[in-house]
Amino acid sequence: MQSRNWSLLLLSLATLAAATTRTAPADESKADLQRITDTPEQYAQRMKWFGEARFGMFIHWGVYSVPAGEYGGQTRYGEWIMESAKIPASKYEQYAAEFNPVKFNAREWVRLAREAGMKYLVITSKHHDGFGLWDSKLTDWDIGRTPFKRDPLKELAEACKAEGITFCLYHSIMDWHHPDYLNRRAWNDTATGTPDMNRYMVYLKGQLKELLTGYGPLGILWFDGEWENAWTPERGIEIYNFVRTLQPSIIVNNRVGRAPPGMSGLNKGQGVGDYGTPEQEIPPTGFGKGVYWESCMTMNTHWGYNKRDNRWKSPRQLVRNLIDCASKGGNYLLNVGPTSEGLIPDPSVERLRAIGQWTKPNAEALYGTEASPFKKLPWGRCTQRADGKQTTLYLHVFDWPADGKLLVPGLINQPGRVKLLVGGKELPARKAKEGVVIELPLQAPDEISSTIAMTIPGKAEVTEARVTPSKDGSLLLEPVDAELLGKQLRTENLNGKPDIGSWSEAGDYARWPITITEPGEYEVTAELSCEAVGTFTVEVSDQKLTASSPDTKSYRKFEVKSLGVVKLAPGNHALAVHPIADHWQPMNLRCVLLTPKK
Ligand code: FHN
Repeated sequence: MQSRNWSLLLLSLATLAAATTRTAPADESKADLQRITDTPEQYAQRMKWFGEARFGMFIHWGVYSVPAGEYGGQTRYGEWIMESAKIPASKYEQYAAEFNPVKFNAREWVRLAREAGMKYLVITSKHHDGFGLWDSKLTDWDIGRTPFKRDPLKELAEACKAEGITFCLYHSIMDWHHPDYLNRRAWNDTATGTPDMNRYMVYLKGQLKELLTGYGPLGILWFDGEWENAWTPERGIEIYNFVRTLQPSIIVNNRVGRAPPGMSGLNKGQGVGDYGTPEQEIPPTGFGKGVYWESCMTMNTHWGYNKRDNRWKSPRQLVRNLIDCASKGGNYLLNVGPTSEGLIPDPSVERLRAIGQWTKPNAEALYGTEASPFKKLPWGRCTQRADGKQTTLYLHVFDWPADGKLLVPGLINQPGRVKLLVGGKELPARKAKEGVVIELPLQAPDEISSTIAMTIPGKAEVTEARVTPSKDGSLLLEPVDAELLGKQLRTENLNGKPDIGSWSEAGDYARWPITITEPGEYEVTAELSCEAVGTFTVEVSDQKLTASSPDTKSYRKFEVKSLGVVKLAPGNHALAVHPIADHWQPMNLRCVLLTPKK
């Protein structure tokens, strides 16, 4: 399954940077290849509700819930069962006759989402198998072919309106069933004729028009399945313009565009969509104010219902994921995969109720907050809310200090009122050299995450987090501590570990403030990956090392390389890694290590 990468997110941001106002041509058939874009103010207004919502429900529901993960003696499948098991379309279509969700109750689903603290709901109108969850006039491969003669999308749209939840739709570009989708599967034995993507575009637009004109205002059109060669940036822009023309205020995710190749560099200007969509992961850091993104995740390990999948994330992990996203300025889109009877599995219901136990009393610390002013906090996360005169910092304490003293490192501001958000117990706080120290009760109020609200005058001011020596005298310089300067350089998450990447610009560089306590020589090593050898310098104090990256053949394959030795005096320094422009090749940097030479 296609994994998401950070250039996807950056592509949509690169496009948004070129914010000018254009309108789609009157005749959609002559859609020019310029994407409809907004002025920065229009974009901010359109994204406002999304940036405040922080938490949504994802629903993967379709005929794949009938086999519930099982086929041909295998039990590992989910919504990809048709593709993964290469089920002939003629056989797969038979599942429609068994899809009869008589226990489906839209209001119950939406109320469950609302009580969990979710503000929007994204459901699959059509997943990759092409099956429509509404009765489309353009095909009979939809809910009309099932014994269930109702319209679940209509019922959910009405329930969302009644419960004050924003209704949104997921729609797959890739379509394993439609005869005109270019990458036709060999097992699509019901397809006839020659695939024709221009005809498929007419079909895709026709179905989107049914959805965009038949179910009221939608919050988001969540595209997916854009990665095959059937799809192009031009088609992505055409669909984006088509959708925005029908519902100008709608938000479109970045998967309407064409996924860029790998992690190296960016096919600039081809990014489409309004926000980024990291999948099954949370970025190591945020992307700055006004940059919107949403991490989508399963609650167990499948998007579509798999009756044997009991690998459920704990309520603690789910709540902390939500807080982690919010602390980096992003949203959390948490998935449920209902059964063919129309029930959300009990373990999902239990977890959603448990999440609601946290979101309800801590709502002030979540919705409408901004990202943390701290690069990292050893005991948890932070969100904040500023009104111009003062700022409230919401300290989300995962690891309650045993000694009852919580250091907020690097905070320069004088603390005002400090209290437990739930219950309001006032807490003594004092300025210290390293930041602000808060005296806590010995028992954490909430074992998942306890919120402390601290008001400070004006805006949060935080000293630069310096990297200091470990007990063995070494200094580990990681992405989260780095200042990334330039146009594209970003923290990424290759193979589940943070790294610095998208280093396509030779003018971009990484810098770490460090503090040396022991004078002497330090060996400099780095953990790097690249697909072609490039050269760069490591500059610290008044010394400059010149080094080249090892060709590891893949950005995902890292190697440790010694870069040389520097001599450092005690005190504050800055270590920077600069590309050498005329010999530069993008690389990914996981860390730099300074090890004192004995
Ligand atoms: O292939 C799909 C997958 O089935 C699921 O819908 C996820 C959800 O974001 N998106 C694609 C994989 O990236």
